Amino acid sequence: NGLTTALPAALDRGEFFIEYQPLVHLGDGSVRGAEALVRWLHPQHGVLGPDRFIPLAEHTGLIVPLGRWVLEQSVRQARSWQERNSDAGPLRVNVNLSPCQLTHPGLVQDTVDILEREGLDAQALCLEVTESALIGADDDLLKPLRRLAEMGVDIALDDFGTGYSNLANLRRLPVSILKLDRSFTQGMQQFPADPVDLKIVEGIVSLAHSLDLAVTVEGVETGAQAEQLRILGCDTAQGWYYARPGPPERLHELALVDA
Ligand code: G
Ligand code: G
Ligand code: MN
Ligand code: NA
Repeated sequence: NGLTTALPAALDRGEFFIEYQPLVHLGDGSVRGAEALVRWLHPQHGVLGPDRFIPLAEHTGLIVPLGRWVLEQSVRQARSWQERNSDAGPLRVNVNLSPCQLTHPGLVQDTVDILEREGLDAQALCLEVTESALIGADDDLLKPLRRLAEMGVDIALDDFGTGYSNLANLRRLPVSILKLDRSFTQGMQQFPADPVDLKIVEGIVSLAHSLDLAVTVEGVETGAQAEQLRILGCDTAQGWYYARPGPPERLHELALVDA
């Protein structure tokens, strides 16, 4: 595969870049931070989304240096948002982790080093791990996440609700945020929403809050969805209704409008 062989040089040549999609507080509509989403500006194929190359990077092991680069850029960006935006409250950044990064022994030390070098508080960083990556996770896998959580880094369970995990298992995971999968938000498209979808989301939110977990919803495309999800008690939202993923400067503008 041509993309696979081009990947390592692409990292050296600086062909990757990051877009940021805002995370919005459902209670007051303020921008609280953003999720970092990596893209590849390929010299022949143009902009490629993560679905096109993350699986290849995972397969070849390039995900470890690529993931470290994404983390470093995102942490630097969050630091720069904070410097320029001190009145609006600290903007936070969410970074996705692949399962192979979780098992890589350097994860905790790399994260500590990057936060320290860039001068960002651990509290301003959230690492997103998919529910499926943690299904059946043993203590060896959870240990680095526990250490990061103890340092103050938030761990979010991404794509929650798609992985058929044992809900009782949640107690054992060092997770502080559930990111409800986009498929639940799709059930809120009409107003009033599908009553069964409402019950499911209501149940998840109540379980999450009883375990002291915050709930973030993905894929919010309309004001009606946002309103339903706010009424259901979801805490934070992300989606095209607020903003598509975009350049980092735009987040700063969006946050300032609310400040
Ligand atoms: O940007 P887009 O909506 O196409 O993102 C698709 C998926 O790619 C996201 O759900 C996210 O989990 C994944 N992704 C985006 N950026 C990164 C990254 O830096 N590392 C990893 N491992 N996955 C990412
Ligand atoms: O990590 P994760 O897979 O959750 O990344 C979010 C993905 O969802 C990105 O690929 C992003 O482009 C996509 N996305 C973000 N907001 C919306 C939305 O409102 N609707 C839809 N359909 N997709 C979205
Ligand atoms: Mn994510
Ligand atoms: Na997701």
